[in-house]
Amino acid sequence: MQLIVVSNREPYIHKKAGSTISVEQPAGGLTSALDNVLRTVQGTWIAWGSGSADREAVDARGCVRVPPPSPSYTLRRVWLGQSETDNYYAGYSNRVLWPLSHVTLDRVYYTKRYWESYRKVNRKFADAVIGELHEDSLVWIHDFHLCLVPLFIKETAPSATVGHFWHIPWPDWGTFRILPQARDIIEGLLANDLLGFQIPLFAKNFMNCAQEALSAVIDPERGSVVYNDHTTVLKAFPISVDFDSFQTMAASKKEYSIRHLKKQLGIAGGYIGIGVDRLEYTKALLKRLQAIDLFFDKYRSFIGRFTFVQIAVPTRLSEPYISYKRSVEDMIARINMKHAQGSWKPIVYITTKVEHHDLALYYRIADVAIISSVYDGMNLVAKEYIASQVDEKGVIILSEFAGASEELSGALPLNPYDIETFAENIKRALLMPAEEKRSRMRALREHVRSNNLSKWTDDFLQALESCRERPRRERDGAFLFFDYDGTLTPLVDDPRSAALSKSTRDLLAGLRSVYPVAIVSGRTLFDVMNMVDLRDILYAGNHGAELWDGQRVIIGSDGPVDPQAIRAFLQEITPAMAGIPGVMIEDKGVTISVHYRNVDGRRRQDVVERFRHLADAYRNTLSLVEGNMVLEARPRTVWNKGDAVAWILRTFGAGRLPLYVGDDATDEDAFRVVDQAGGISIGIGMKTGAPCYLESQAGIEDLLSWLGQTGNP
Ligand code: GDG
Repeated sequence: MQLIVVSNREPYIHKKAGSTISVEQPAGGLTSALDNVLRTVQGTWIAWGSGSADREAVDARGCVRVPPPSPSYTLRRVWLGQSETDNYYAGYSNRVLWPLSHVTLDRVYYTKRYWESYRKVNRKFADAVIGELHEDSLVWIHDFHLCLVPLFIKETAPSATVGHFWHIPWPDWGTFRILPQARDIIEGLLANDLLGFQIPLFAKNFMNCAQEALSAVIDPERGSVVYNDHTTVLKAFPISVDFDSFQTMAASKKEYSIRHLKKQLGIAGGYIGIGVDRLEYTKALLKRLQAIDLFFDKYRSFIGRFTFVQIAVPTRLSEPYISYKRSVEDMIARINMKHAQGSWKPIVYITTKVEHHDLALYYRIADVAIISSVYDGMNLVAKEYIASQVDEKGVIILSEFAGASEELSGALPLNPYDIETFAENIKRALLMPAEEKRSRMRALREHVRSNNLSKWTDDFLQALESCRERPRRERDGAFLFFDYDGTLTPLVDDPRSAALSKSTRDLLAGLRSVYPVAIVSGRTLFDVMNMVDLRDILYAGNHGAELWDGQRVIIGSDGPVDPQAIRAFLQEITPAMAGIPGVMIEDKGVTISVHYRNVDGRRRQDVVERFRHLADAYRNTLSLVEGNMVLEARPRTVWNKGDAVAWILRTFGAGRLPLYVGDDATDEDAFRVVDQAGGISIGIGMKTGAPCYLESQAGIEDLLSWLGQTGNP
């Protein structure tokens, strides 16, 4: 196996100071974890070359062997110009996708040039991947900067195995749809074979977005999405930290290092609190500071007895981060001025990067760690704190909106918007009995120890490997769908006489043992089941509003169905059509149909106009569907044929290839769903929108017998 890791940030940065070039490893658990994996399997890492001496260190292809001094894998650098850094990175990634995913919508700032640059840079990354691909490659892409890379790779190399891990939250469709390129981004990600999220909620949100944005066929039980004949597996892989490394770093500290650090921080005694964050508005530093201020206002006895150490390293150096940094600093200065006593001040603020082995010591000495994110994919600081708590005396206050809160049930939960309870929680954490602190921390440590970073990488890579093992076209065979009138039977003047011929019924009966079969009709469910009269097949009636799943009747609807509106409509349409000979009004319970096949040709337009006029008055509750010589009013919330087909596929046919045969405008919705699922739509007559067609209904029996003979259409 050849592993190709793709990320925006690189694992090694070459920097120049005077005439000397040095190599740095950026801080962060993730880069070092993936670095360890690549050192073992010896693959390639593709990333943006952002260091001042990066170009000098590489060969003509942009590659350098790392890590120094004994290299074991290749780092291939992608070069970005200033305008790309501004528009793709600082723009579309950090000012659009980041705030959108964290539901801080007032911070979303979008312009067209951001998107153009994002596409261009994603193309560059994809080209670099394609240049490295081998037969046995596994491609592992990271995060929101590279959503289009999977699609661009697959366009050139459809058989590549590509996985993507999304480190930040994925919001619901109501939020995501504000993105002008919502569909492009989702489509890009659906080219992956595996798409990993931090927690199941984010995977579920993505699945809903795929369904809403692209009518992709989703299978919540199996956790997969089928779009354009391609299956993407969605799964939660909660990221973690290198437990042993933090534990060892923390435990190795001697008493004198602890004393030295406290002295350096100006902490003479009492309790210590810690916050470690990139200087980032989603981490809610201002809310945290407000709560600390309130805590000191309310509990004066802690003045001089509780010091909060905030490490906040700026990582993004443009707006809105510049203003945010200023607000944080102003607030800290105000709180320190308000509560300081003698040489003691309540908040120690550190803005320079703290090395990892020192960070472990900060974590170890802290009685409480505060994580107050308004939204966070996971939050590694929470797990690093736990791994470093070798004395088991600390308490963690953790936002309910950080992914980590799903797993870390021993933490004190926090709603960062509730400042008063936040302040109470600080008191509760500090005054918690030692025994309770110990038992909570012990359980938390056990959890992080057994769910550590290497488990995360192993789980993801194993899942990706099994995507490769899956056959490319994951099809268990076909799933056949037929409309009834005009498809299985010829169109006739009186729908009651459209009986199914014995030969067609026999052919359908034969197909049942080869494929799952569903009949999807505009007739009522009861009516179409009677007409077809075959067991062991599925039925959808009323254009998808009623379904028979083999055992029970289901009303297909996306919301409550108001029976009053359709009754009122019937009351009005009956007299409206009274003077027109040949009109037949059919009360189908959930819906009302008006058939006008038998109306004199010159009066048909009149029928349609009267119907449309009345339907317009009901437009808030009812929708109008125009079929072949039939008009139908139906509650807006009930399913159409496409919705019914999508539901049947999801419930009974995930992985199957849908084939749909229909003749009517109302079949168009089903054609669309089938096309999205990579299936085959066949229209009867050339006027339908289906890409394949039978010249006339007379050909249906030939098609049925051909389907019976072939194993896979
Ligand atoms: C994204 C998601 C998800 C911070 N200051 C220093 C320092 N750090 C390190 C911490 C920790 C990391 O930065 C921060 O990790 P987080 O998880 O809190 O957050 P993001 O950077 O926003 O990361 C997040 C993560 O991806 C992984 O999937 O958990 O939800 O937003 O490792 O230790 N490290 C050092 N010195 C510092 O001063 N050495």
